[in-house]
Amino acid sequence: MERAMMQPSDFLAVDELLSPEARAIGQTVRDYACAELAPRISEWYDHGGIPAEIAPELGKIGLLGMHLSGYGCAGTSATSYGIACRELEAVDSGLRSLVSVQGSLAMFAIYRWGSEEHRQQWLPPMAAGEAIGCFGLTESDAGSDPGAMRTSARREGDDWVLNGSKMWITNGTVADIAVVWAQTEEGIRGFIVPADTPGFSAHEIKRKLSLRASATAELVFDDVRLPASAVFPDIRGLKGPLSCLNEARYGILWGAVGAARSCFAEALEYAQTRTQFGKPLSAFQLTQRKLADMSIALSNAALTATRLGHLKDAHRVTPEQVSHGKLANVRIAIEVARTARGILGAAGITLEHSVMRHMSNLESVVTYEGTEEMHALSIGRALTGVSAFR
Ligand code: TGC
Ligand code: FAD
Repeated sequence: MERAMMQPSDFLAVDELLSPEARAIGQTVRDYACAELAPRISEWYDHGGIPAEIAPELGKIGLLGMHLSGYGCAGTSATSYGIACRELEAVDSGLRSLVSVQGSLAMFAIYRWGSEEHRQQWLPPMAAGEAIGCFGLTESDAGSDPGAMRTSARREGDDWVLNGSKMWITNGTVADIAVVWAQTEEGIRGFIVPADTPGFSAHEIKRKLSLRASATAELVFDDVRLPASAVFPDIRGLKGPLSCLNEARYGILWGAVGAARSCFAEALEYAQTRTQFGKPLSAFQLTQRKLADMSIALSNAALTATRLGHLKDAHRVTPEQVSHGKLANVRIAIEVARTARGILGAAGITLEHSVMRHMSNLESVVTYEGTEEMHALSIGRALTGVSAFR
């Protein structure tokens, strides 16, 4: 290949491994994100939130629950869904979070574990972005160890009565429904809670220094009375929520490639235009070493995501392989973002550039959907057969 034809952000031409469908979807989402989202993101980030009105826009281009089939969902491959996550997170992790929580957590939970009535009622408006969902698993005292949750649901006649609270819930304040996991006499069960149910409230978590273009909330359930039909019929135990996390973690491992790519591209451009000591920064050997390391890391992350996409499309991906991808790619993205921030010098700390915004977002991304330690322990268990979580 001629040097001039090389794509700096895809040095190994990894995208050539994608199907024409995945590439076309990637281009569509990229065009939309660059035209409609990128120009507004720093204002949303500065302000601390994201307008709920963008959900119908995302629905219109088929991004919500896009890897699910039927019920108004686009039914794309898992790889195409991953590419869409990559292009959204290239703008901001908060945008990918909105789409992840809607499609991979709330909608997937209903799709996989809900009754046919749940699916008919909720999936079409959620796919269109007319109804927003959130997913309540974490509590203030039960994060990495969700089995320690205290939120409970007890039967009263045919009804269920829900009490407790959930913490750090993405989309919580803008959601029309919450998928909530609670302790019952039969183990952990999942419930659909419409946000207008008496006793339910959502409280915005303010003063965040990360993932600012995203609504994060505490959900409170104070004697929330739900009909018998609100419960997911056939799933009991942690397997229910953990199966949904696999879906969202998969989207994140692609999203991290997008955040890393944006940081790398911005650093490369800045290094070529900023002059010090009479030369562009890119002409210094120390800068070239940083650019080479970032490029190698980015290609590794892209290869990991593409391989896991193909495994998922073949229904062969395991939760431990998803853990591998989430840990490896978010770690790479953080390192790339930090190096990029350094190359931009003082300019890198402002919202005029994206690097520090990505860097600080990635501190949430490495924590949510299982911390680095949880994924390392999951890989360790698969390698050794020994569980070291407790
Ligand atoms: P353990 O005994 O290992 O498992 C209990 C049951 O669950 C099954 N299971 C899974 N099933 C599907 N997928 C997985 N990944 C699974 N992992 C486990 C397991 O087979 C078992 O089933 P069964 O039938 O035998 O009962 O459970 P444990 O209590 O030891 O916990 C394991 C551990 C630590 C890995 C798990 O608790 C964990 O993943 N912790 C991290 C919690 C987490 O990731 N929370 C995320 C909350 S949601 C979120 O952060 C959204 S952010 C979204 C955004 O804005 O983008
Ligand atoms: P803890 O579990 O208290 O962990 C603190 C530290 O201790 C971590 O470094 C952890 O790795 C380490 N640690 C814990 N146990 C071990 C161990 N056994 N061995 C070694 N180290 C260990 N949750 C939802 O349910 N829905 C959402 O929509 C959602 N959105 C979120 C959005 C944002 C912006 C953030 C920041 C979080 C969100 N979360 C959500 C919560 C997220 O999933 C939790 O923060 C995460 O699971 C970690 O839990 P924790 O914060 O309580 O940390």
